[in-house]
Amino acid sequence: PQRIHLADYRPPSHLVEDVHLTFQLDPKATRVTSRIRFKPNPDSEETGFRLHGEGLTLISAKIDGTRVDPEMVEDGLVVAAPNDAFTWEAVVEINPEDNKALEGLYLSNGMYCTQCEAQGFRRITYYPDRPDVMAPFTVRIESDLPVLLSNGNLKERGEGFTEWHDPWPKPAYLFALVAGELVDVHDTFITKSGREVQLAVWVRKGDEHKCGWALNSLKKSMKWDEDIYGREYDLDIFNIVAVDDFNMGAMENKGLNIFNASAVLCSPETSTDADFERIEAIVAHEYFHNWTGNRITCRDWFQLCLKEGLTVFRDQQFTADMRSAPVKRIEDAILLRARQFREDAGPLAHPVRPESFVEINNFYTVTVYEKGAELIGMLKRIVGDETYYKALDLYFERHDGDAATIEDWIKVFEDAADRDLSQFMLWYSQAGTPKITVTETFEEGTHTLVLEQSVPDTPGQADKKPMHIPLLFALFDPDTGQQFGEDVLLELTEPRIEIRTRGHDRKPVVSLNRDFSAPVIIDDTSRTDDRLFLLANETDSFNRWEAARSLTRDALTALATGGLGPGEEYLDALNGLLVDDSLDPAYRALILRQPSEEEIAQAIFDYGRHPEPLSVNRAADTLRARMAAHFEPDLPRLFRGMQVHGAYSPEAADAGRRAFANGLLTLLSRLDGGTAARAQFDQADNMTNRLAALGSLLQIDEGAEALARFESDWKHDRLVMNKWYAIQISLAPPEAAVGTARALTEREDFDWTNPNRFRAVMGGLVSNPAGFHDATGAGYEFLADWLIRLDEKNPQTAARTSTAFETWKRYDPKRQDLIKAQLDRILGTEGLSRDLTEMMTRIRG
Ligand code: B3K
Ligand code: ZN
Repeated sequence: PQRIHLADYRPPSHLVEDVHLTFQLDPKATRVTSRIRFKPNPDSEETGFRLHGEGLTLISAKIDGTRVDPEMVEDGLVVAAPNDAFTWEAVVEINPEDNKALEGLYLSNGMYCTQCEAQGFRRITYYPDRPDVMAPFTVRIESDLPVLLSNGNLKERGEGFTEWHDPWPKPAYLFALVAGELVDVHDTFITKSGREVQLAVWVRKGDEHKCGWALNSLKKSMKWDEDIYGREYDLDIFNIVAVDDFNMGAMENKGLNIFNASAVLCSPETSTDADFERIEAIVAHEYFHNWTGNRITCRDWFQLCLKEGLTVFRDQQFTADMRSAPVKRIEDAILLRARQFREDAGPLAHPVRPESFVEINNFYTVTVYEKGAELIGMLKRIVGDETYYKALDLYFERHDGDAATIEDWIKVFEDAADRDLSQFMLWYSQAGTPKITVTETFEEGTHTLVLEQSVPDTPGQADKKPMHIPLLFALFDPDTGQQFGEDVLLELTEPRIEIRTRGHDRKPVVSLNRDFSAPVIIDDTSRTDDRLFLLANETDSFNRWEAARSLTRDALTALATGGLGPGEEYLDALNGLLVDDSLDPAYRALILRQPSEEEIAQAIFDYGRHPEPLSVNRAADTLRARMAAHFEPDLPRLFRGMQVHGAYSPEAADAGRRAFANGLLTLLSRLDGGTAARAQFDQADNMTNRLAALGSLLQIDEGAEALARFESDWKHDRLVMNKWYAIQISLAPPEAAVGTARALTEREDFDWTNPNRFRAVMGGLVSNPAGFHDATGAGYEFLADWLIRLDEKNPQTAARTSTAFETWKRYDPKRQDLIKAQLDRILGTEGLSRDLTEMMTRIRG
């Protein structure tokens, strides 16, 4: 397959003035008639006229009313065209029912829907399917189905058809169409300039009661974007549709967002607090794309982080404002380290702006999204809040209606801040997580802190340059526990810097990378007592959590490699935090939450050893038991004190109490044999507490009865059953995990072409590392079998799931051989998709 390079970018040969599409919907033979006005692009040297197309049956084609006979090429067609403006007309036929790749136009449970990003529009009709070609669209949909939706404003509705017009020029990837037997839950929003917008969430009948939260989240997002970024919505209608079969979370199509049902539908009985928070964030994310993505889009797919990094950053800010900023920062850091640092450390490492790809869908990654968002946060910190918003205003003013680049983006910061950010640009081009080595000396009252930065080699990139790293820093007085002065923002630009302070009686305690100001690894040799000191005295809530986290990580790593477990002093300090009622329960829940087994495995590997997944699993168990024993005097009282009374509310305060209570319940269950968990499972009026109780029971191998009850209560609800599938695999005893997963795939209701269901099983297994890495290789074989099977139908989801193998070089030679055999077996499969071929090739290395 062909590799595409950023360096090869050329402006399009033709621009589009407007697009008219007519859809005659039919499950097996939908007709798409297009009438497109093209004009030559004055900025292009390209001659010749080509259109993208994939899997289309061309019925007829005309240029300026005259029949033409295009030449079919690999990714579309080529045809002779006039030298000035002309009209292209085509009729094509497509088969939505057979489309299980869920790209282009497809049927999901009897409902038509589309997914065009990145390159799905070419499966709908012939078109220049690239984001730098933008045009207004007029769409007519003909069908007997009651609800027929597309982008923009509704122009006309008649017997068996609707007509839509989207006045805002957009790239084809933002096109959308939905048709089906849907009902809506609606509301209105008045924009800051007084325009009324009709908001609606469209769902299948029976799901109406699960729409309120998303609708409310949408209104909060619209208001927030006006208040914080001054961005107003720009159409009369904003529609959200819930779809059962969807490859990812949601899609920001102009005025017609399409959502995975799991990312929009929720109710207290069926959804957890985490679901509520996630839905609020995804609704916000897709809405925020209206300005960062749609009004200003990307010139080419290499610039994906231009819209994704910025929009993730904006949704993170939104969640921080709606909920707790310190808690959100910690949650984001946990995610980044668990998934992005892991990506950066393995064979799939790539820069935030990649330089080449085979299949663009393989680059919708945590690096582009989450690390991309961190880069925005660093820029904001470097230039300051005021200049940040000045730069953003400039961005919207200068680039509205453009297909822009990262260079354009950095330029608005350079102009607003009046400084050179060329070194900062390295964050977009150099892959790998920078590492900062810390050394301290203390002599005659002078403290010297030496920071040395390095960026590791990654596939295809070696010998990297030093980066521009903003590190928030403070020193503490070891005697009083007080911070010396204000925080200082250190901007590292050289490979090494020294910070010297004088006049200390004793060595001060260092607090570095406060608020996780840079996404780097601090290789910190600081002693346990410094961390215990920070645990007690730190004023930066992130670093206080960090002190606890690193102590826990060390305890687990030690336990898993035959060392001593957690010390009394550490357990006492932790206990002190847990009972400290001045601390937000959500924060205490995070202090209590253990690092994942994955994180411990990586830590062991970083110390130069192969992790043994079973030992890590046992270490986690042992630590829980030690904690339970140590906290025993306080546990029951704390647990009771955290109970929430009254009607369920998904807002942060109650959710935080439940998160903490449920963390405590896991420990309590080790002391009472599951009595409290059983009672909670029986009495819970919400999914958060019910699922947490089930989890606690499964962890002590007492979950069978609750699992059966859960199934009989919820077998009618696909989304709830996905939780049931996942939890019993992820919390199965390691030796039973693969067997459990296999048995579940044999069930009647295991519809593996539904990505949510597929992910429930495969994701469940992968999140049980000791089960997945079973020494026999059964987990590897099981996953490989399913990847091969799914790839035939849905390459995108198969390729995404294959990242489970990205850490294979971490494990012992025997496991490496077992995995390699599976990678080779997959690669040897005939007809393997471009998506999975690229992933397997990269992972294999
Ligand atoms: N932009 C979409 C992701 C599209 C993924 C295509 N493989 C959702 C989002 O980031 O908001
Ligand atoms: Zn996005």
